[in-house]
Amino acid sequence: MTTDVFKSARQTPIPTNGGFLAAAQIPTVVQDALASIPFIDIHTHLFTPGFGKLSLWGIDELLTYHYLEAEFFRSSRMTLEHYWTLSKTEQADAIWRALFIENSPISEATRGVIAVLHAFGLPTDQTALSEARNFFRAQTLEAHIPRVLEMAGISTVVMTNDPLDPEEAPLWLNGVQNDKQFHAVLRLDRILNTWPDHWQALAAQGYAVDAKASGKSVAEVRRFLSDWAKRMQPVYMACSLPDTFEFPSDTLNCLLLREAVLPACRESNLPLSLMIGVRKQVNPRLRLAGDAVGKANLRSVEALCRDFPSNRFLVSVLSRENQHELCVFARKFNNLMPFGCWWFMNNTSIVEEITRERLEMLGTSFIPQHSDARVLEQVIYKWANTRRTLAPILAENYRLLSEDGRGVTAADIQRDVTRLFRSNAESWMDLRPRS
Ligand code: RAT
Ligand code: ZN
Repeated sequence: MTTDVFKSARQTPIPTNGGFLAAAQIPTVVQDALASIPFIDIHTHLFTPGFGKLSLWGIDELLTYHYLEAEFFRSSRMTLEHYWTLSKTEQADAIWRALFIENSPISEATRGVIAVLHAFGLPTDQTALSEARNFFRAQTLEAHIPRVLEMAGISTVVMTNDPLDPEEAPLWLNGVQNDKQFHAVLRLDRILNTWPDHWQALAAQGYAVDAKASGKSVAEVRRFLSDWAKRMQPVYMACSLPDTFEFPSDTLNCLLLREAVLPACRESNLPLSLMIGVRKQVNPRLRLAGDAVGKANLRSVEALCRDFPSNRFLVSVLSRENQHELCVFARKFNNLMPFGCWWFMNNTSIVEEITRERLEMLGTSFIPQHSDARVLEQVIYKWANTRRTLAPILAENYRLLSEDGRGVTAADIQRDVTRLFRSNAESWMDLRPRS
């Protein structure tokens, strides 16, 4: 038996007379709206089954999530070098022992694993691992995916798709099967951030580019993007950027951004997602877990939004210090959509702070959260956390509104929650099922 994390049927009857809610009714009505409206998850690293081993799921993947790997080395004497020689199962065993047996799993990421086990009705105590393994072994991915999305209360998943990933690109080139709940995103990191290491991959696909992006290169990158946009039918293009990102500047990534990416987005009517503030590989020995954060100069966002009014920018920033500034720029430019509480920001205390700030400064004109899930079942706990954290914050805003003299109805709350978690995404992206 599974725990009903997401409740598709409303639990509490909402007043039908269109009447204003009493202060005491507001929290329940907010909770009902959050529980009954299926959300759109606008940024994940999940894949459909057609992507084979790129699609991660199950207990061993949950335990070896890079957020947990980073925490593991704070509680274990194992060397990084030794850890990387272990099999996935051995790594998961070691993490389970260090973070779930020898310590209480009270961090956000460890609690997430517990919440997933609990949601499936599995034991969560120190002996839980083998039963969890048996349970996940018995699932088929095709049936498991819709069940997990239902439990998480999400209707739509946006993937991250890299046309230069040597494992992923051939799947697209050979024609990967669509899934009506999943949408593609054309990810640009290798092109914009590490061109010298990747231009040859474009050349290998038949585009006339060179190491310095000279001559026809920029036009060829644009042709590459437009070909891949036709192939993937992405809902946006995306790039994560370092804290040192400067626009405009005399760099290769600005040249490619200005003359290839932005025109390609305009041509295909796609927004561009910029995730700004990552400091890649401050500890390369940690591999995927080795990235950190830095405060960025958001004047780059200002310049992009101002100088390219026909482009639309979805922006998430990794540094807590940049969050307020992002809200201010969103007030200045309606081609800017702040989204999500990304990665190191996705902790209850910080989500609370950012969301309050955004509601106060932007009303409902932003996208509060994305899951960034890498392992399928993570959507269960990540979206449950979002609902739990946001419920009192939204309720408080309605209580204040009502106290200030404007009555609030259940229909108002339904409309607003729908806008935050669905319509803002739907109006920025074409999320109709692909054939
Ligand atoms: O949150 C994460 O899992 C990070 O490792 C990154 O993948 C980040 O979200 C990104 O999309 O670059
Ligand atoms: Zn991500």
